[in-house]
Order: sequence, then structure tokens, then C-alpha cells
Amino acid sequence: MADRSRNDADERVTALAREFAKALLAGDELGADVVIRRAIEAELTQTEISEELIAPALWLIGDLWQRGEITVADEHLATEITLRVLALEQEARRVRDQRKGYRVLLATPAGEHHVVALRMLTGLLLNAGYETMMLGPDVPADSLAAAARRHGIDVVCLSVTMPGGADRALLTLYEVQQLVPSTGFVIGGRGLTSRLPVRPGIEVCRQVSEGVRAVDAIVNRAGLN
Ligand code: B12
Repeated sequence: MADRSRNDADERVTALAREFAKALLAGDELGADVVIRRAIEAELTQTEISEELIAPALWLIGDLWQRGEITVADEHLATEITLRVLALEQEARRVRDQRKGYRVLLATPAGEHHVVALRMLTGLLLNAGYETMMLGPDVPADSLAAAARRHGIDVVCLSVTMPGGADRALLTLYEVQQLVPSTGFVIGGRGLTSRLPVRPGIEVCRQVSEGVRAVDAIVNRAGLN
């Protein structure tokens, strides 16, 4: 079993290394950056990325250059892309490390059973480096607030789909703020109405893809206080 997971990990590294080399050969900086970000998300260490992805790709570039199969310009471009990607990797790790200490709770208010959007958001937040706690559907305001306090939650994400859901989200917000006033909120879903207050510490989103940025905005603001 351990051998199998080691083999899977090796195959994943080999595939990423191949893709990184391909991006360098194509002069595709964005593609190279995406491969490195995927490697970070797959929990490869900085050493593994340097030794098993970047170095072999540059050795290959060197061989092709020596054999006259690519030009000096191709080799220079590949090196420049690598240097920029290294800087981006540092930045991506710094942002991810900063997010590590923050806890995000996800739930739908009482009576609301639609949780697909929140499941999607959980994955995005985890990949971004946040700690998440998914309570799932139909959570009464008082027990959600108690959970937020018990687990030291920084941000609560709520989703509302059904008519009337926005009012229950408001009630949840109120209950949590009574117990832990510093908690931030990210709220989304088609059941939202203009009754929800938009003020610092409360972010309203139309798309799941806005969720990580919204949580970032809340924790960055809290960090500046
Ligand atoms: C799957 C589904 C269910 C499943 C849910 C299972 C589950 N575990 O989630 C079940 C079977 C339980 C269900 C039950 C019901 N459902 Co239903 N359901 C759906 C369906 C088909 C898909 C919902 C979905 O997952 N969409 C995909 C997600 C990704 O989209 P989304 O939620 O809209 O989220 C997007 C944005 O709103 C935003 N977002 C949403 N939340 C959040 C949160 C944050 C923090 C962020 C950042 C972003 C964000 O991001 C997403 C896009 O990026 C919809 C059809 C539809 N048109 O949506 C009906 C639908 C929502 N259901 C409906 C109905 C009527 C019901 C029931 C009343 C049916 C019944 N008679 O029992 C019950 C009510 C249950 C309840 N009280 O909540 C209606 C609602 C109509 C309305 N607004 O009045 C719909 C629209 C179907 C229809 N056309 O009639 N349902």
C-alpha cells in the first residue's frame, strides 16, 4: 500500500516535470507558473520542485541547445521564465503560509439544504491554504454561533438559495456577532436580497470563484486592525 502511494506520487512528479519542460520549450510563462502552482497544491516541497521539476527541465533545455535543436534565444527565454516563476513560487508560498493560521467555517442557515456551492468553496479555500470546517446544511443560528466560538473561527461562509434564506442568514450573522464580534462573513447564493448589510467584515459574492478573494479581504483587514 505504501509502495503504491509512493509510486503514485512519483508518477505525479514525473508528469508535472514533463509539463514544466513543455511549457519552457513553448516559451509559455503562464503555463510554467500554473504547473508550479499545481505542484505547490500537491504539497511538493520547495526542494522537490527545485530538484525534480525545474532542474531537469533546464538540463533538458541545455542538452537541446548543445545539440543545436533549439536556439540561444530559446534557451535564454526558458531561463528568464524559470527565474520569474521562482519569484512567483516564493510569493505563492508566502501567501499560502499566511492563510494557514485562519479558520473558515461553512454552513447553510436553518431550513436551507443546498450545499453544493459551499462544497466547491471548501475545496478552493483548502487549496488556497485556509483551514476549513464544513458544518453542512440546515444549521440553527445559535448552534452555529457556539461552534464558531468553540473552534476559534475567523470567517463564516453562508449560502442561501431558498426564499427567506437571506433573513435566516441575517439571524445567523447576528447570533455569531453576539458571541464573537470579530468574526467576518462571506455570503452567497441565489436567495440573497438587498436586505443583507454590506459593510466592512461582510462580503457578498455572486460566484464561488470570488470566495477566496472575499475571505482574503476579511482576514487582511482584520490583520491591519
Ligand atoms: C441539487 C438541488 C437540490 C438538492 C440539494 C442537495 C444538496 N446537498 O445541496 C435537494 C434535493 C436537497 C433540493 C431540495 C429542494 N429544492 Co433544490 N435544487 C437543486 C438544484 C437542482 C441545484 C442546486 C445547486 O447545487 N446548484 C449548483 C450551485 C453551484 O449553484 P448555486 O447554489 O446557485 O451557487 C452559485 C452562486 O449562487 C454562488 N454561491 C452560492 N452560495 C454561495 C456561498 C458563498 C460563500 C459564495 C462565495 C458563493 C455562493 O456560487 C455558485 C456559482 O459559482 C437547483 C436548480 C437550480 N436552478 O439551481 C434546485 C432548486 C434550487 N431547488 C428548488 C426547490 C424548490 C427545492 C425544494 C423546495 C424541493 C422540494 N419541494 O422539496 C427543496 C428545498 C430544500 C431546502 N429547504 O433547502 C428550487 C428553488 C426555487 C426558489 N428559489 O424558490 C430550484 C431553483 C429548482 C427549481 N427550478 O425549482 N434541491
